[in-house]
Amino acid sequence: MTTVATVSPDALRRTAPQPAPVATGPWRVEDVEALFALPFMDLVFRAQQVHREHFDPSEIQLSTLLSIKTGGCAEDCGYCSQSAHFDTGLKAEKLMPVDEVLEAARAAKAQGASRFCMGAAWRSPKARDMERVTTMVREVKALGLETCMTLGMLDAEQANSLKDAGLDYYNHNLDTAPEYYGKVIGTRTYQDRLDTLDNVRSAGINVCSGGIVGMGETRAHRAGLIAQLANLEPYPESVPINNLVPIPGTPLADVEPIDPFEFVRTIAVARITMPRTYVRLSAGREKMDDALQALCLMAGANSIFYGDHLLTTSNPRTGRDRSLLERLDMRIQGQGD
Ligand code: SAM
Ligand code: DTB
Ligand code: SF4
Repeated sequence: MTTVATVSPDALRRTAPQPAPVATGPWRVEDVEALFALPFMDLVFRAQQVHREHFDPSEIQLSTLLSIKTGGCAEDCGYCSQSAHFDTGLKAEKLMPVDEVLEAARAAKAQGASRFCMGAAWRSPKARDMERVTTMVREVKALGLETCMTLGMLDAEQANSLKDAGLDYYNHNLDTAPEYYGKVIGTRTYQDRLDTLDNVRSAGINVCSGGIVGMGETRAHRAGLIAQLANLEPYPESVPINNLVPIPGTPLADVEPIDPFEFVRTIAVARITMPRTYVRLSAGREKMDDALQALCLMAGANSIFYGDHLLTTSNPRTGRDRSLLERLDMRIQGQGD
């Protein structure tokens, strides 16, 4: 007679521990910190579970960036190459003509991007700039691309005219926790940023808002940023998580880089607290190897900036990204199978 080995229910429980319940919003900073403090494997596993409840884990959204007005900015954001407060060696350029923007948008579409994001180094757009930027929105949209802009602070009227032009997304980052914000930016307040997000939301434009890590902030600050974003009602449709690209000449040029696994944790916590948002693995990818980027995608990132340039710094070449996505069996959103 053969004996069949049986496994006791106790042994099963030991091999498959039940995860502790996860808090749901509104998020207290300490709840978010508790997520950050989970064992790394548990955190990434949970983030992947949440991701799979809402998204196809093998699909990725690609956005391409273009700087439509570069440098000479009046703001003093301590990480930025474009601030006139610091000598970064960047050459300032005027607002681009519409036809040059369209040429770049066509090229982005041909490379596979589904969204075209236009950025301007402004505190906020001037009345005289609005006509040209709304024309850009109309004409880029007519090419069959989703449109996104990041132009600094917007009042309600400016947000409404961008909506009328057909703008799909507006990017305006909270950047960091309210408690760390003053160490990085002095020329506009946290409340100014929240007011802009409110104007964008009220105009009916999708909100894209995230932040930067690796600016010398603590884990509590990272948790504070995520709690702020997750508690927006509703939370943003898109959340870019940037890893600081250190720019010589800026106050943050020599900050100690963040531990890559802490960066992955930030992605995972954004995914868990904002289950349906597109978490964008944003600036800083050029210094990440393929394995680290794959880990970020496992932790719930499902969007990247695609194209050889971000705004003033470089991004991985499109060929490298295409090969990475192919090796990971990822499909590009909007491109069929
Ligand atoms: N001037 C507009 C504004 O600040 O609202 C739009 C452009 S601004 C460059 C967009 C975002 O890029 C910033 O809010 C910041 O989060 C991110 N960013 C800028 N410089 C960066 C850097 N060196 N490393 C990582 N992210 C950066
Ligand atoms: C965002 O969160 N990251 C992008 C986009 N929104 C506009 C910008 C990254 C900029 C990186 C530094 C540079 O190229 O100047
Ligand atoms: Fe200007 Fe935007 Fe750079 Fe701040 S982040 S200095 S507002 S371009």
